[in-house]
Amino acid sequence: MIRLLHTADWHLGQTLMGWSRENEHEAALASLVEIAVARDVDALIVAGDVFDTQNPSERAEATLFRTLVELRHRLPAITVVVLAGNHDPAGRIEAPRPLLAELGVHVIGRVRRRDEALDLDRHLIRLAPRAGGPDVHVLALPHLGPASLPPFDRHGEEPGSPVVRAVRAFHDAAIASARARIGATPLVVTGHLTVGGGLESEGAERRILIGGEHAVPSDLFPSDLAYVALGHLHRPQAVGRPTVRYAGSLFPLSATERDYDHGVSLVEIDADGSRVEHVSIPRPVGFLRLPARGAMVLADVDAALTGLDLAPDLPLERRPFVQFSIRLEAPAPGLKADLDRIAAAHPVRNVGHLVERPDRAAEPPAPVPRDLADVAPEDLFARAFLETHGFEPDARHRARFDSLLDRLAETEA
Ligand SMILES: [Mn+2]
Repeated sequence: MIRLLHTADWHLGQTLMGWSRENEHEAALASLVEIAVARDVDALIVAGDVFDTQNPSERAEATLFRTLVELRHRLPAITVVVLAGNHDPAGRIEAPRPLLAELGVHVIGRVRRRDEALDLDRHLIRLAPRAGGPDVHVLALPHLGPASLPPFDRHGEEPGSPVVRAVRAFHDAAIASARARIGATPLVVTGHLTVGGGLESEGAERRILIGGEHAVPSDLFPSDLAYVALGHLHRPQAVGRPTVRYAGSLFPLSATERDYDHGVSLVEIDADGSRVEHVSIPRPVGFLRLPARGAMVLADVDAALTGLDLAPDLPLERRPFVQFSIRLEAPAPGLKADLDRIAAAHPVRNVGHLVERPDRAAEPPAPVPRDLADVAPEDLFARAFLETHGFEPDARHRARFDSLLDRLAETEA
């Protein structure tokens, strides 16, 4: 039997509206190490986005290395697999490979090939069970950039997305070559990509416009895999079946993640199959919405913050994050500055605000355009302006935007 811990999307070095997350990272990773020790795991998989940026700070790198050494001291037999995600500096995280190999840590930054095929000496990692049973192997596939995929024709005649077809062909070949080496013994695949619903639906294959990313269907992963350890989506969730999982991030990296039950996935694999358990990680600091439901007027914010009853001398790194939800009756161009000023007088960290306008609440939301080609820049501007400020742009704002568009057209000409 093998017990492995699956985590992902640490985003070391991340800041939120300028606030450091370093203390939270250190606390959450200390919790992760305690879970690994308490459950006596054989392996840890970090499924990408270890770092938040291509140029991580010294402290972010130090946190990674300290965590890996701590794990090795506490669990001398542990094997660790670290993948590069789309946020990671793929080349740089591979640089200390020989050093990390001495600690039983395998770092996979880029797709490596040998004689045209995937280099399994790099990408296929063996986990030996302590007490009987078959070996378990981990096929580690980092985030796939365009250069990692087989060539594809973006404007081809075949139905469906050419990118999804290329991603599928890559996985089919990688899994087939792993199977050729290890036969029918348990195989875990880890990767960093967007996997959609269980069926090859229109929705699952829909091209996501922003950033050119693509959702691939979960049937990309054959059902004989012991487990699929995914990274990229920050909400812990199974996709298609219980053993295809996103472990999720360690704590909320943005206000949209505030209600997720963050943690790690604990997986037991033996001859009878795999069992998965979500283990929660305690929140290092609070992440509040004020008010918890609905919205409040600006005049009530100061009293609501006082009502939180926080210790006034709370050190900065332990102050809770607060996202405000403000009801606006009229345009309030100074809203952000007002909230910054009010929040600064309390032991909290302001991470922005939502606006609610009662007269708009009844209106159905405008349909989201399917394609950028279907929407005029002026309309996109008006939509973004309304979302940001809570009121429609007036003639002055529109004129300013038009002049910017004109200048852009001149630069392009
Ligand atoms: Mn990612």
